[in-house]
Amino acid sequence: MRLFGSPTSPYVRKARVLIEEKNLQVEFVVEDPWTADSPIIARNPLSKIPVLEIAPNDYIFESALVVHFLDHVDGRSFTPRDPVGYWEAQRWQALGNGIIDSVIARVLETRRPADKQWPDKLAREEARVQRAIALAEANFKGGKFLAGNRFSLADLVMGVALQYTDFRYAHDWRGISPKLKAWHAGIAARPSFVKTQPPDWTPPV
Ligand SMILES: N[C@@H](CCC(=O)N[C@@H](CS)C(=O)NCC(=O)O)C(=O)O
Repeated sequence: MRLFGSPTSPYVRKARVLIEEKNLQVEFVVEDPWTADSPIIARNPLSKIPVLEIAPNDYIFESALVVHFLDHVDGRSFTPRDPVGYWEAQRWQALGNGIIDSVIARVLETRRPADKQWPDKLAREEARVQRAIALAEANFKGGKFLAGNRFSLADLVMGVALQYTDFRYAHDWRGISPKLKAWHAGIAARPSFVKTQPPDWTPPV
């Protein structure tokens, strides 16, 4: 298999962390989806990454689907099997994916020409992220894992989401989130996370 994407995209990173956790044989190919003639377009008409080649010239895209595929590809799923854990993990993933979407929307707004930026848009995305982190802190009982008693896709997606927040919307969420802070330090120290960090970037602790 081959995974197409960029080394900084959080959507791609979810797949990369899972590949590392499972030690899957997947080649990572760096391709830029933003150019008009991007090679990604031939693989995904939406021209977004990640794209996973699952057989020669057979591609799937949309990070939740890519993660779902990789989670089930080898019979060693990181989705809790018990109903409570299953739904807990789904809900954490929804929250984490929403944080990623808002941090991305915010950073794209900051990249527009200064006179075209819309302060209300920035404030709205920042408020979403802050409320989502507050909900996570309120709902988390504390401990090493968000759902169940082992590493799951809940930890993976929320871990990537909060580290992407550190990367693109750095603010002191740790100061008001002691349980998340302690949990995230353990997740971010996993080799799968360390290996897939954005290049030339030192995460806060
Ligand atoms: N919902 C999609 C979003 C993927 C996405 O927006 N990826 C960004 C990179 S971080 C991208 O490819 N952007 C290119 C564009 O929007 O043209 C997913 O989860 O895969």
